[in-house]
Amino acid sequence: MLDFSKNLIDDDIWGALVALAEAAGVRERTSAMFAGEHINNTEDRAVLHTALRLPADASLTVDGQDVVADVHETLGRMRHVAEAVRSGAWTGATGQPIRNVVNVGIGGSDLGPLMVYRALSDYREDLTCHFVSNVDPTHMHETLRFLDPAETMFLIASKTFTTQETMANANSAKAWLLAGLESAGGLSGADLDGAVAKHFMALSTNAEGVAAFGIDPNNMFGFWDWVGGRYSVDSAIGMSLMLAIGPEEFDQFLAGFHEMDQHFQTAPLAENLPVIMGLLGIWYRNFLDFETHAVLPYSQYLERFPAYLQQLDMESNGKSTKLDGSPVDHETGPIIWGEPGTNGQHAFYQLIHQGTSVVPADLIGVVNPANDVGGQHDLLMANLFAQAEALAFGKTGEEVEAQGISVALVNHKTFSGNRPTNMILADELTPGIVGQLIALYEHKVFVQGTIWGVNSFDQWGVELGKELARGIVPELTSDADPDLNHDGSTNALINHYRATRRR
Ligand code: G6Q
Repeated sequence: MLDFSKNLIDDDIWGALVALAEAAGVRERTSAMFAGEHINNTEDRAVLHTALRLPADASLTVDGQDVVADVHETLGRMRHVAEAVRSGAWTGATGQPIRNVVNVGIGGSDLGPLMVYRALSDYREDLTCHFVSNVDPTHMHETLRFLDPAETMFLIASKTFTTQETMANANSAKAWLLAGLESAGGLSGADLDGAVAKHFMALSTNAEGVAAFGIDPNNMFGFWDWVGGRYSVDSAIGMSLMLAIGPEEFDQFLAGFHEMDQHFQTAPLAENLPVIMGLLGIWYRNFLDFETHAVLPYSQYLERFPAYLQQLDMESNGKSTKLDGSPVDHETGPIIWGEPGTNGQHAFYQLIHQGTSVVPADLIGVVNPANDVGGQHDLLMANLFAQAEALAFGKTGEEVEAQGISVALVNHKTFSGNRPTNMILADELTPGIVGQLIALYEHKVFVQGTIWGVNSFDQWGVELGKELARGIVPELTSDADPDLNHDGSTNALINHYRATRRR
């Protein structure tokens, strides 16, 4: 349920915004996306994450590929392996069942599975999943410190299987596994050589890279170039989730996405949840000049949802170039930020209530909690409703004075109100609802990208830093002092690092 009654719009503005969606061709571009047209023009690709959640009896052939058959063939293989691991039939190299799963991936190959794993942790059973993304070796070290190699499975999640951070972490995971199985597990020779096949899976589109790493092709679960990284949690990249919650619940997760996909395709624009949220965001960003947008879940299970949306939204619509290559002449994606609500109340809500910036926010609540200790859920929900009320209606100086507050403090205790929020209430945090929620935001981002005229499915802005880092690596690792040709600031930083590090 989306309540958008606390927004700064009236009927005229709303009518004009809906007309804008029509004029910008939201409907036409939606049809083009679902049909598999190459709307990702800078990479000449279809954009078909929606095909990942089509039911098995649907049909869609794109660029000569029977997409639905391929998706369900992979899902079937994933299901088979997930059941074997979950039941204990799949054992590691020393014969022990798998108890810990470590997803090694970054960006779209990390944020989605991690966020959903947290969101659905009430659904998980014996397996524990861990997520290592950062190339900082501390991340892997702290994750593996208390794990037993004999009962640990690594999922190397990388669409390209070339990502520097993920490959570095995958290699250190392999070294840790083999060293541990050799020393504590007593394995050697062929048993040790065969261990990678029992403890590693790959979630990737790059079969050659996976084989070169030494992962058994039978343990590789593929997807396709028409699935963008940040849109891939419902592909094989979700394997950790399937292992944690089981194939049936994973099916429900996909069904939730599909339900929202259908709503998005068929509901009239003015009653279409992703369209409504997209248009409100356009109103605030382009017409009222609000620069940021907060996502504030009142659910601890959704603690990583803001971080997930940061990537989904900012990597998709943080662009200054239009589809045709010309520069935009209007603002595009807002800065997305947020934290679980009640924690935020005791931290940054001061600025949201009384700061000089207006921060439109999505407040997300769950009506029926998975667990309710001591009636605390009503307390949580009271805070949720109170914040939205306070932000919208504020408190006037007269109201403050009427409470007998000294004149000197009246302005300090006055709240302007008119600070807009959306309220999203989910009946329960089930796999299906989480799927719906993700698809809601995927399509919101799509609507906005369409109106702004940008390609929401490329991410050229992440390339320059990667390219420069590749050049700097040898300048840090070389024994001899390198000949540095950066700007003066960067040269000085590299020299400082080389001179002060202790090795
Ligand atoms: C997402 C981006 C990016 C990507 C990572 C990991 O849309 O493309 O976040 O997911 O760079 O890439 P790999 O999965 O190829 O390792």
